[in-house]
Amino acid sequence: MSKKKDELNQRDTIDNTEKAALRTNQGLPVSEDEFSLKAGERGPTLMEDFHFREKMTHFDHERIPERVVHARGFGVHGEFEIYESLEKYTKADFLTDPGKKTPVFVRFSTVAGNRGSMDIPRDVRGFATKFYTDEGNYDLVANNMPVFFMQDAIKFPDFVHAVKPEPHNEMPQAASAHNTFWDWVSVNTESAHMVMWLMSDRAIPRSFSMMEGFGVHTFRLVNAEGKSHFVKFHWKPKDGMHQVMWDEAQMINGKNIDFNRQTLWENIEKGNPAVFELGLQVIDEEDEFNMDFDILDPTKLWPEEDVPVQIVGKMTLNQNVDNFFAETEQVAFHPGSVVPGIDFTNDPLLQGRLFSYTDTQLIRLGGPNFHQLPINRPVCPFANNQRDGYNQMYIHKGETAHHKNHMNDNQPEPVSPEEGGYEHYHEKVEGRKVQARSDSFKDHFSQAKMFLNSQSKHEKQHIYDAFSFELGKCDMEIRKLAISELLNKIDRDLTEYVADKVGVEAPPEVEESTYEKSSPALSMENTKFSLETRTVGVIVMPDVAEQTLKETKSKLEEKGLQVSFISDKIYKIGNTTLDATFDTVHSVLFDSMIVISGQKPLPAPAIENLEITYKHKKAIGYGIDSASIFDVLSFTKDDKGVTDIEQDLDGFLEDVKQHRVWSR
Ligand code: HDD
Repeated sequence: MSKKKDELNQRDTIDNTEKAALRTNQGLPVSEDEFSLKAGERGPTLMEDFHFREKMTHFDHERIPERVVHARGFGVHGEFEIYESLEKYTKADFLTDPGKKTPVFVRFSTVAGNRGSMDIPRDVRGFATKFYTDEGNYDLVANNMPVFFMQDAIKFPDFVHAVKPEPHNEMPQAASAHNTFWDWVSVNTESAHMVMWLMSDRAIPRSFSMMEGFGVHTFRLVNAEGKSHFVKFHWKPKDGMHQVMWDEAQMINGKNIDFNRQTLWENIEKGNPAVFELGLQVIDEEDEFNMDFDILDPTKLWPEEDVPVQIVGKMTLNQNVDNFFAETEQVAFHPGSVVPGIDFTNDPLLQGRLFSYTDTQLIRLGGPNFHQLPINRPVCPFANNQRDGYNQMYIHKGETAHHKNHMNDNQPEPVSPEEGGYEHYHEKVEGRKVQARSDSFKDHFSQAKMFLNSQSKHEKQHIYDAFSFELGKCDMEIRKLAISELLNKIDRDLTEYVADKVGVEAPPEVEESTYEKSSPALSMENTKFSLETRTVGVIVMPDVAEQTLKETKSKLEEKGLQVSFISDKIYKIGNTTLDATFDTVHSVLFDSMIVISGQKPLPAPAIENLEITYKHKKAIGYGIDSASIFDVLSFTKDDKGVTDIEQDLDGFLEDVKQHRVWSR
């Protein structure tokens, strides 16, 4: 258990599993909680019923505003440790002591949807980490994409208004496939690179543990000598990066709106932590101008082949919350929460974020003391002269709340940088006050093209299809706008494909970017593959022998697969009770399917599940006596990714591990 979780357990939990009298908020034991106090059994309720009033008032005030973006999220606790001291780059204590385990809390999120929206829309995923370090909280408020929609924070409210449901009718929910979004990105073309990411498979991750995280901005690391390096932060998932198919995502959202959060929750409950390695791309200050773009521009990434990612530490997310509201909903992140040794750059997007996050918590969490909420409180000692405010949770003792003071020996007092006091990096800055942007930010299309250049064949096709889907949902005028102002500036082939799909003439002029570079690291195909946490739905017919079931299960579990037996109803085979029915689950919720059919003909839902598994290019296995299933299926046992598990279990497992049988 992490130090933070320990502290929460000791100081802040009420164990409602213990036997206890029901009491009012004032501590009074309650004798009746079903009937309000009335004048006569059929008479009116009396004002005097304080228990009724208190219970109802509290209920009436239970909701707080959801986050203006990233409203739907899911939080987990864990720990972070560094492999080797990074003292050559930074003096941050948690990055220089390899033995140290720093507690963390991570909140994964989607961006556009409301709190009750589905888990797999096409969207960016938030990946915010709070490190509870001994020098205070450090928040790495990241996304699963390394660039952003705009270069200057002043455009953020406009962008969010455009991507959120439209203001006149609040539609569509959790989707960018609508007029206002495509209008905005078409006329604000600095978004081009990020739009490519959003249209790619990165926007529909299979699981929170199968996606990367990126700090996006260029930050600074500053060492004890005061030397600064530019840095980009990365999270690399141990399970590799994997997606779901777009039509699969739409089905999953219908079958299980909580798919991503449930997968994470259940894996953690089963003892399968989500593990990410921390990676750094580091550039010397002297090399600031050596790229063909401005490193302060948050719409640009540093190709990993040019600036390799150094893997420096590991985060293990291994504990679920005890209470969603108290922890996940009330956690408050802020990119401005830094520790000595980590500093900002003049990226104009980052600079604006430094204002927005505290500001939003003031309305969301109801006042200036949100940092005192248990989940937000640092684990290190803290004292200052800030006082009062709504929901002050501490009783500050002593006569003084001012600095400097004589009365209290000047306590609490600032400490020098040598003693751990934060010192802003002494960057030399000079300039005129202007509302302008450097010319070095003007190239909007090269890296959008690089992203496309870097994709495998099927990834590229998914991008083409995603544009066709999204623009197909827009009015004709917006389709034309996006095709001429955005797509045509990136890639002609993409432009022609999408134009044809959505019934628009491709613009006569070929204006595509001629940028030829590609970066293999941008393709998810060049990623790790692992069997851990993978799932298999095993379709079972009633005449299957129990021994067959048991053997199949143990063989698969031995390899790390999570097995569910599915049939048309729940029944027992010997002592084995099946897990689910076709009414409650579907192949889209599994990574692979197996049929152990026996002699009975396959029922219609089983056929449908197998056909869809095939369509989604997932591994299909068949077991004892199942060869006859192919009489009723549109594919054969000789098709790619269809395996007799009695003969070639390893072949089946390899297909599951590869995530999809792309050659099918
Ligand atoms: Fe933001 C939330 C990530 C740009 C303003 N942002 C929020 C969260 C994440 C990010 C992960 C959810 C935190 C949580 O789980 O509580 N945001 C990013 C990244 C950005 C970015 C990676 C670009 C690099 N954000 C950005 C800009 C602004 C904001 C430019 C405004 C100037 N973001 C907010 C916010 C939110 C937020 C309105 C909503 C809830 C919250 O802060 O606590 O302040």
